[in-house]
Amino acid sequence: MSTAKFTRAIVRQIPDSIRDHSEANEYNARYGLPPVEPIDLDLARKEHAEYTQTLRDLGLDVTVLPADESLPDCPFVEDTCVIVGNRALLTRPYSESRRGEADAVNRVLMGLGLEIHQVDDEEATLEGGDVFFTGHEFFVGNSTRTNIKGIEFLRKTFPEYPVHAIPLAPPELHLKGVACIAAPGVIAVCESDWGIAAWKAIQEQAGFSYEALWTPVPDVDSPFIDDHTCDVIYFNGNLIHCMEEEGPKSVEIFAEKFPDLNRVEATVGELQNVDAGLTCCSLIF
Ligand code: CIR
Repeated sequence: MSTAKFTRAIVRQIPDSIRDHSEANEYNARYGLPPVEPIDLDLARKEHAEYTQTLRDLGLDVTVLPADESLPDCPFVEDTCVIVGNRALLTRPYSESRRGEADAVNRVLMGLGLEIHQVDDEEATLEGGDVFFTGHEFFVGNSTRTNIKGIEFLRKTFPEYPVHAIPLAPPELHLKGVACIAAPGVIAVCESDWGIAAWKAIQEQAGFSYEALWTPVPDVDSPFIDDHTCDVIYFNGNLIHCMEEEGPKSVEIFAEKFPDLNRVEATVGELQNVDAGLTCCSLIF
C-alpha cells in the first residue's frame, strides 16, 4: 500500500477448467487437506462480476482479461505481479501450471508504459499473494509458494524499500491469508497460530511502527465464517472487506476501527473453494 493514488485494476475472467484443474487440488492432496469442494461456476462468475463492478464503482479503470482454459487459476492475477508506482515485477509462481498467467498481464502493463522486471531464475519462486507493501517497506511470506531466491528479486527490483521475509507453512498458502495491510499503519492479522507468528516476525523486522488489527479465527462449528477475513483491499481511503454473512465478527471489528474509511463489502465466495481470497482476484495500481 502506498499513499499514492491508485487509478487502475486488472482482473481476469474464470475458465471452466478451474473446477477440476485448479492448483488447489494438488495443494490439498500434498498437505493432507480436505479435497476441494466443486465450484458452482455460474455463482462464481456472478460474484466475480460484482467484485469487478465494486472496483469500478470505487473509481478504478478496470481491464478485464478474458479467461484462458489452459490456465485454470488465471483469475488469481494478484499472484502474477507485484506493482509499486510505475514499476512491476512479474513473478514466477510455484506451480508449472500457473507460469503462463503473467503473459497477458504483462501485455497490459507494457501497453501502459510501466517499467517491467521479471523473476527469471529457474530456482526462484514468488507469488503476489505472499507480498504486501506498507508504503515504506515490503513484507513477503517465505512459504511453500515463495522462496528466498524469489524474495531476492523483490529486493533487486525495489532497492529503495526494505524487504522482510516472514516464515509461513501449510495449511496457510500465502502471507495475506494471515496478515494484510488494511489502512496506513494498520495490519489486519488473523488471531490464529500462524497469524500470531507472522505478527511477531513482522514486529521483529519492521523498520516502521504498525498496529495489529486482530481478526477472529473461524469457529470450529462454522469453519467458513470469519475465515481469512484479514485479507482485505485498501486503496484511496476505501477498504474492501468480507460480506457480513461471511465474517460477522470481522465486519464489526472493521466498522469500529475504521469509522472514517469508505468500507465496502465484497466476496469471491465460491472461489474460496480453490483457496482464493479477496485480494487475489485483482491487481490494483
Ligand atoms: C493456487 O493454489 O495457486 C490457487 N488455487 C489459489 C491462488 C490464490 N491466490 C491468492 O490468494 N493470492
